[in-house]
Amino acid sequence: MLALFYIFIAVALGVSFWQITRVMNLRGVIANDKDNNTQGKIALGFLVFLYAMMIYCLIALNVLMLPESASIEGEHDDNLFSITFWLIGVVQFAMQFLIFYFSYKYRGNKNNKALFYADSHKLELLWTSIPAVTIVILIGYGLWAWNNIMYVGDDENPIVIEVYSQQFRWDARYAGSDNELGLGNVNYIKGINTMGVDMSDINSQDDKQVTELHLPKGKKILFKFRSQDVLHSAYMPHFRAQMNCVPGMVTQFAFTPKFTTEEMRNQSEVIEKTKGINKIRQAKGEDPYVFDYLLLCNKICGASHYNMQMKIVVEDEADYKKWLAEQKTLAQVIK
Ligand SMILES: [Cu+2]
Repeated sequence: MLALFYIFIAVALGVSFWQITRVMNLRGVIANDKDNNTQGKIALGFLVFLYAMMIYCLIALNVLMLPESASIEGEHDDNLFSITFWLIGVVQFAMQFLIFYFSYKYRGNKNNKALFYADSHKLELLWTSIPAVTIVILIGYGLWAWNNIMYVGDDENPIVIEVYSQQFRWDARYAGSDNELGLGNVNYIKGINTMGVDMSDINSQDDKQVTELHLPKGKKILFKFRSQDVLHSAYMPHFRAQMNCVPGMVTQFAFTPKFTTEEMRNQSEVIEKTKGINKIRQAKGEDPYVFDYLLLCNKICGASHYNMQMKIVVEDEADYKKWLAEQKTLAQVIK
């Protein structure tokens, strides 16, 4: 595959070099009406090709899009995406038409004379102010959505969970009954204390270290991120959330899960996607896939980066409480 890529680059370089030498030989040659006619029609043909490709990609590649946001806060990300997508889509659809149609309509002709047109203040004002206002509105909404997922009000009383990254795995720590995480630092890493929790801190005693995230539906969760070695990025695509994990500092985001894993599995969109994936897997003789929420690493952090993931289970509050009660506290595990 790589060899094919190198051959492609070599051919592309060769063609560009050949074209450059051809252009240099054209000095002094002026296009006639017949050339302009042909080029104008090619431009029009290219417009049709461009539209066909655009429509094809919109329909055929739609299957690669994520299902509906599984967090309440993530709905705003989807809104922002849709607004921006359709805005750019409609504007560029119209602009492509204007660019290629006018290239065709005003193609070179011996009898045509150019019109001298200095400027129009009205037009300048329009094409400056409309994009400016649009961008201010979009950025305003974006900032609001950012604050909505980044900060939690004191009255919201979120469940605090620490997510700890290292080459190449994730660990998580629940804050326990006091909902207060004990201090952590790489200097405390020793034996089974793989997250470097300071066990002399009273808040650490009831913390619970786990290798799978369980979240209750409808409750606000505040995630705190740390990294042991290099930059990682905690990416939870179904909840529309991602944050860098930076060695030496604590980063965060918060969201409220909207659907349990089971509810998500039963959504028609997810059922369709699962069917598609399993068709490919079956052809390859692989085990069938079942939908699960995932935490992935979205920073290329080393050789096994691709395999850095953790399962996330969203369930009803009763099931969540039952699962959490079964987990041992750090005081029980680290003697
Ligand atoms: Cu990583």
